[in-house]
Amino acid sequence: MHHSIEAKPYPFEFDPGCCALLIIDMQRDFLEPGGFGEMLGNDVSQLRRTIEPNRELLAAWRANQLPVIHTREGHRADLSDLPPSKKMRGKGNKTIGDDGPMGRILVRGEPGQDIIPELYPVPGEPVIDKPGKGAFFATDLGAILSHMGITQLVVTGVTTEVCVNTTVREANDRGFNCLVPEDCVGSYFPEFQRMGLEMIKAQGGIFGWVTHSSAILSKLPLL
Ligand code: TIU
Repeated sequence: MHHSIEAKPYPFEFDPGCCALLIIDMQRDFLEPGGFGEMLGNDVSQLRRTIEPNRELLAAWRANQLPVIHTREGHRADLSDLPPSKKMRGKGNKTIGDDGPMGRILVRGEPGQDIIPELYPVPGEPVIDKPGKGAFFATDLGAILSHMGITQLVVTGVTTEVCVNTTVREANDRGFNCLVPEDCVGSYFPEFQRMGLEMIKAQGGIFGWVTHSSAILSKLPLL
């Protein structure tokens, strides 16, 4: 059964039987001091307003037994999947793989690379470790979604213009319909937050739809 969710540029036809919640990179490395986000010169407090709306949406999603997938940006401990170009970027005195207060920066298995406790995955929720910004690049996300019969994605997380936008674009090219709740995505830069969302919904929904989590929550629990 379809449920029409109020969205821009026009209502999103939510089909709970084939829609997954995809939570992008809600990691300590992006949301807490001492991690990758701060290493790049950002004020991590900018992103923390996304935690509570994500927590509420995740709770409602789980209560309705709908599928959830989490992603984490990060690299192998030996950094063999780290492009030299990405290691060099930023020109700061710290780089990916260096020691920080939450362990080695953006390295899999380190405390900083893990998901924040407020949104921690539960058993049965796939966690996709990705080396890039897009969640489809060099991961098994596409195969997992195909096996699950998923054709729609509600995409949340950080940051709006980087990993969320890249993933929505990748998903759009692969035939997925993507809905982005604006209060559940965040940027270190207010103007990028606004334009990142504009870019998704412009031109008749060139990459997808934008809504508010309240519009999704109004359809849950499912009738
Ligand atoms: N720097 C920045 O805004 N974002 C990232 O590097 N990764 C994600 O967005 N996850």
